[in-house]
This record gives sequence, C-alpha cells and structure tokens, in this order.
Amino acid sequence: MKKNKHLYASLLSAAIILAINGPLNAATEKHPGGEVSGSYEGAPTTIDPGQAKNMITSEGPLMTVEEFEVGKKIYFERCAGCHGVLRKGATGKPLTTDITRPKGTDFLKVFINFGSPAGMPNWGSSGELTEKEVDIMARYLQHEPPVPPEWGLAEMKNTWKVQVPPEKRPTKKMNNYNISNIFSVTLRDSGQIALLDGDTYKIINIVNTGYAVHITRPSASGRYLFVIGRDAKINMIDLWMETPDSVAEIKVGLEARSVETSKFKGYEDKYAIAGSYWPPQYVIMDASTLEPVKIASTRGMTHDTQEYHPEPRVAAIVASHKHPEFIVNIKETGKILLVNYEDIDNLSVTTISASRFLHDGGWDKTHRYFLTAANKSNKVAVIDSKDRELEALVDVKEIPHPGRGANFDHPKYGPVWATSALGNADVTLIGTDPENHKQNAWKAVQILQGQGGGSLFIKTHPKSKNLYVDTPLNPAEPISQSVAVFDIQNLEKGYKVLPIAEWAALGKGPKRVVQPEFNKEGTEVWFSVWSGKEEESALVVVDDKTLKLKKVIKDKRLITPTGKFNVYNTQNDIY
Ligand code: DHE
Repeated sequence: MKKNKHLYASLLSAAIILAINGPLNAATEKHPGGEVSGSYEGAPTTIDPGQAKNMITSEGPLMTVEEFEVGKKIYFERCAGCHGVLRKGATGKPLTTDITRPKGTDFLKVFINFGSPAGMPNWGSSGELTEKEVDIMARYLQHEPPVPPEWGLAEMKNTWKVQVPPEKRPTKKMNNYNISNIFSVTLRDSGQIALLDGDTYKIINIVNTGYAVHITRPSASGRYLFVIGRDAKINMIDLWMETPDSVAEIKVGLEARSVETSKFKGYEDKYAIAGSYWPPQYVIMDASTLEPVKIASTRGMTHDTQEYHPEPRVAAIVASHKHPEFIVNIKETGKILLVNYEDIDNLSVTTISASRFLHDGGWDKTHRYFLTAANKSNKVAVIDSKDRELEALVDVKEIPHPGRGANFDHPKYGPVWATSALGNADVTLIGTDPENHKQNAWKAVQILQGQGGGSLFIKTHPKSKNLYVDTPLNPAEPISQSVAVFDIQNLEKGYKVLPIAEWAALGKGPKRVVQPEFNKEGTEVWFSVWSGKEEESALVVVDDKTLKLKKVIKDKRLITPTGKFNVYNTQNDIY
C-alpha cells in the first residue's frame, strides 16, 4: 500500500506522470486493495534491453557488466517512458552524463530514493527498487546511455508478411455484418483486438496483434482496419472476409503508438502511415499490403531552443481532409509536420513550430482545424490544415488529454471542442468557429468541473445531447469506476454520475472505466471496464437518451479491454 500512496500522491500533487495503480503494466500488475504498480507515461518500453550495447567507460563510476545489465533493464522498464531512451528528457528531466556526473552517486541516490514533487516517483522509499538497485541506478546513469538499434527498410521488410495478397481477397463483402458498426476493441494485455458486432454485441473474431496493442484506425473506405501494438507491429484486417481477420502485418520499429491512413479525395485506401517512439521516425506504407515505401527520421532541432534532439518520438497522426497530407505530432521537438504524400519520392513536409510535448488530439467539427494537446506545456495547439499553419496556442491547465476530443454546439458560444485533463478536474471548452463566432474562436470559453483529475477521454456525438468524461486514472475508486455526463444544453447544472463499473457487476479488480465510444447511429455509448489480466473485465453499453444501462458484454476473451473504435465514427472522424 505504501507504493499506492506514493503513486496517488504524485497524481494529485504535480500530476506530471500519473504513476498510479492500475492494469497498465502487465508485468507487475496488481490492483488497489492489493499492491499495484505501473504508470501511465512511464509504461515499460517494448525495446529489448539486450539489443542495446553496454556503454561502461572509465569516465563513469565503477560498475560490473552484470550491474550494468541490471541498470539497463530497470532503466528501459521504468525510466525510459519519461526520460527518453537516450535520456535527453521528455516529460521527465534530461539525464545525460554532462548532468549526472557532476551530481555524483550520492546525490542521484537521494533523488532515486525519494523522488521529487515534480513527479519523479520515490523508487527507493516506496520499496519499488531495493537499496542495491538504487545504488546501481545512480552509477548506471553516469555512464553513456546504451543505444538501441536502428530499424530501416531491410528490418521492416524482414518482418513484413502478406497473409492474404490483394488478388486473393474477396471482391465483395462476404459476410452479413453491418461492418460500419463494428467496434475494434483493444485487448491491451493479451496483445489482441476483439471485433464486436455493434448491432448484436457478439464477438465476431479475436485477432492476434502486437504486444500491448494500442489503437485501431480504419481505412478511408472503412473496409480495412489498421491496428498498432507498442512493439510497433501493425496488423491490417479485412472486414470483407467471411470472418474478418489479418491480411498483412509488419513491424515498423521497436516501439510505436500511432497509425493512420490517407483520407484525401483520390487517395482513399492508398497509403498508411505509422509513427515510432523508437527509432524516432515515421514510415509511409502501401495501404493494400503494408509494404514500406518511405521512411523519414524525426531527429532534429527543438522548435523553441533550437537544439538537437536525438529522439523525438512520433505521437498522434491524423489524415488531412484538405490536402493529400498526414499531420504528424513530434513530441519532443514540439513540431507538427504536414507530410504531403502526393509525390512520395520527392516528399514535401511543412514543419510547424507548436509546443512541447505533443501528444493526442482531433479535428474540430468542420475537419479543417486539428486541435492537439502539448501536454507538458499545458497548451492546445490549433493547426489550420487548409492554410497549413499554426492558428493558435490555447492555454489550458495541467496536462490536457483529449483523446480526439469532443465537438458540440454550445448554446451560448457556438461550436466548441472539448478536452479533459490528467492533472485536474477541468473540462475546457474551446471555441472553434472563426467565421461566425469570431470573438470565441481559439479561446477557452468555458471551463466545467468534472469529477476530478486522471481523465483520459471525453466524447459526444452530433446526435447526442450528452458529453461524457471518464476519469480512469483518478485515485479514488468511486471516481475511476464511474463516468460524468454533462447535459450540453444545461452545462451549468453540473454532471450526473453513471456507476458503470457497478453496472458491470464484476468481481475484484481496479475496474477502471475508460474511453466512451459511440455506436454508428449515435444512440449508444460504450465503455470499457478495465481490470487486470487475471481479472474479469467487461464492456458496458449505455442508452444515450435515457442514460440507462442497455447491455453488459462479458466474455472470458475480453481481457483488459481499453480503447474501442467504432468503424464508422473513426473512419469519418466523428466525435
Ligand atoms: Fe495511449 C491514443 C501514447 C498510455 C489508451 N496514446 C494515444 C496516442 C498516443 C498515445 C501518441 C495518439 C495516437 C493517434 O491518435 O495517432 N499512450 C501513449 C503513451 O505514450 C502512453 C502515455 C504511455 C505508454 O507507454 O504507452 C499511453 N494509452 C495509454 C494507456 O495506458 C491507455 C489508457 C490504455 C491502453 O490501451 O494502453 C491508452 N491511447 C489509448 C487510447 C487511444 C490512445 C484508447 C486512442 C483514443 C482515441 O479515441 O482515439
């Protein structure tokens, strides 16, 4: 429980890392009531430490090879998520040897033992690391960081498999599913996705995917799904097959989070793109086979201090509707790239200076403006995808985390896009209509108070009058296990609480309620009730009109469900 206290305290105080209990770390997963470990930002990297060369030199303190191996493993599992693989810093401070050596072993030991109010966990005093491990880490950090291998075209092609080539695929839909209402559900810790029929709530298929699978994005036509795991493995699923299944796969790096497909008129289903955390790069692929076509590095200068960063990770990617372009968030440099895929051999990229550290985001309702969280700068950057420029930077409080956000017509301020936050209860509404509501455009026109911090996702639908705000990372169970619903016409009235986890009637487990997602018609909203790998989880379907429970979907194959992606809504950027 000691560990819990620390983790919860870091959420509430500095709220930078949210190293809180939860089923986020398959390796050490436990839950409140027992002992838990895992963190949101600091999840273990999927890079195998064995692949990175040891860097023991006489300039650092004495270390044996065995100790270095221990340090490397701990660093990759616990530290790299925040400090970066090369230790140049991300949401955690830089830990390069020019900084660590002058500080020395004793200073570093204190820091690792007790943490800092800025969000560094107290690894030693929490019992998470032993005294010996703390000592090893303090010395390890004074040696040069081991560099994982690069991953170019040859490595990608070695892992590329086309299980069903395009000419052997169906020429028409071979099943009776209403495929636009299928949900692709991330089964995080089983490395699978579940395809669910949104009309009957039945599981259509469970498809094996990458490790700690993350998100699904459909092709522009809605026929194919692209699923990416944290190990950078992509699976392409054909929804026209009698039983929809994987038709191609590739590993685009050692660690990744994002995938998207081309949506501009004339380029539908032509290209896919994936961004990696390691190596820091993105790759454009043929969207019918996943054959890698063009790889581009993201290494380069930060947008503000204009210094070299060796490891700028690729965060969210969206497909522009205004130009044949992908919009690519580069976390550590704070740059947003508009990658034009018209002429892949002469790739042209518009580079927009935005803000650090870019994470997730989505479109306004016209699909012209991309609003994205720069979560350590506490800003939302607005990109005008038509004029290819930064439209605005909007200040928000402590770690905006919109997912793709939520669009609705505010009774007083006109069209707004909303984000919730990790570090506080704010639900910030930003005006998005510079034509008819100029005075409100790109301003935080209203800030609602939700249930608390630890929110990850927010959702509504053009047909809905409700705004749903989850809080899965809030330390208080009644909050993490329920969802807040605002009535869009009466926002001042405050929210109603839906006890989603209680409705699921599960046994023990964290039962975090995460990521609202609408069905195609916009009449139902689905939630994951996310417990540990060995515990029962569920999906809960709520009637959007009555806010009453409609269905609980339970199945022993639904292991650690988190993100859910309705084909139609995701394909058409409806949120
Ligand atoms: Fe995510 C989206 C990165 C942890 C569930 N997550 C994203 C995106 C990025 C990202 C860059 C945007 C992708 C895009 O739009 O192209 N996520 C990261 C991390 O780096 C982080 C913080 C830590 C890690 O090591 O992975 C992280 N994410 C999580 C989780 O622990 C979550 C809650 C559960 C899980 O399944 O892993 C989680 N992330 C999601 C979901 C989305 C997402 C459900 C898509 C939301 C949407 O509606 O589009």
